[in-house]
Amino acid sequence: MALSRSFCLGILLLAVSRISSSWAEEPWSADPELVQKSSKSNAAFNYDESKVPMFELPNALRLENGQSVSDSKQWIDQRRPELMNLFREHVYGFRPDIHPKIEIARTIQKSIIDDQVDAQEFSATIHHQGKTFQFPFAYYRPASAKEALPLIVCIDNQDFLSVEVAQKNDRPFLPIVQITKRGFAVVTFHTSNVDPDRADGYAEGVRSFLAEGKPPTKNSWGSLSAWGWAASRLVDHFEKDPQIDANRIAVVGHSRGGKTALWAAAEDDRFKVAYSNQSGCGGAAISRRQYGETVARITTSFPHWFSVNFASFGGREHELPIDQHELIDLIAPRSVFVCSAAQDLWADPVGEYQSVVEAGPVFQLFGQSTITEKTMPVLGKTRTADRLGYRIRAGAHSLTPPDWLEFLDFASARL
Ligand code: GTR
Repeated sequence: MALSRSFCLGILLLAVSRISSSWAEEPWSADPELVQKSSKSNAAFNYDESKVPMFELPNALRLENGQSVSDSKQWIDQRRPELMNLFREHVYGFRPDIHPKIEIARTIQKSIIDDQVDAQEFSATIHHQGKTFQFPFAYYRPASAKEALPLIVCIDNQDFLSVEVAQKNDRPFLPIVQITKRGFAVVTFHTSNVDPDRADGYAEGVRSFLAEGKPPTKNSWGSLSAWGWAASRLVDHFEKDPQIDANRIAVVGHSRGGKTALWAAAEDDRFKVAYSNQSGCGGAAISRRQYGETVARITTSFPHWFSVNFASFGGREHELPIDQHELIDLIAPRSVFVCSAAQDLWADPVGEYQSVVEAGPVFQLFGQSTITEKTMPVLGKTRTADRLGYRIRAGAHSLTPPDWLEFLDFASARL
């Protein structure tokens, strides 16, 4: 299946046509000047499409016993559990089989920004073996809404949008006024408050707390999975809230938060939509392409994000028993929106798009149409097919209000 050669050739031809024409509606390809600049300034990494290695992607529809998956039931009963375990073992790690009592207490309640948004802050207290671990989260909903609303769980890898900060209404990463105006409630927490986002932060985080201080084993969960676990614990709380429609919950994240959002939705099917913004390596991008950030690099810079095992695939990505298109498959038949940025070559936009296309056959088992075009979409034009969406926009690595609005369009139509 899934051959890289045809994909790469398509991209190369586009790069050539880009040089000879400036037709505004042509499919996106990386700006040759940016490619050259990135290759020079970051010479240890590949930014040249022609140097992407040849590879064959693992077939999501082939069972470990060699048989082919022929329908959605076989996918759900047999193949999906196999793939989940492969991703747990080799990429994100196994979560502990512990279901601690979690107490939620409201600490702040206010109406903010001209009485438009009802803002609340909570603290979650996790009880385990006579000890407690706490993290704060904040919840925003349109003040005028009386009905049960769809909920967005935002995994915030940059900061905690406390009520105090939200009152200033100047944080474009999470523009709660725009989001709540569209009829969504939002709950958010800061990743580092759950599991510190540092290679040496293990002892202070929830993973160590639940392991009673014991060090991680080779396949135990990394921080990405711990952050996703926290997102699910917030769903435990809000799915019982009559002001929330438990069938309309989405998970959103940018960059490392985008990797987390995809994995959170794989682990928990109560997330009906997942939005990965520029998640790149270990997120939406195909690892075998080794374009921009690589497995070796990410597991060196951020060893705490993944299971220890993932690092062993640095430089031998072709031996991974999975690739990232199958992470998207694990969310089928729910919805996935993947976005890239034209200047964010580090996150490999082509590899992110390729994942969405190559995820298709599993979604097709559920009778859905999928994105099949091998060429990238036009810059700024969202491409969708049923439950899958992809967009590349101008600009750099960031999550911005226009990104949110595009996502809200996608999510509104699918939730
Ligand atoms: C980068 C990292 C990426 C991406 C990003 C982020 O340094 O290499 O994988 O996740 O951080 O989270 O902003």
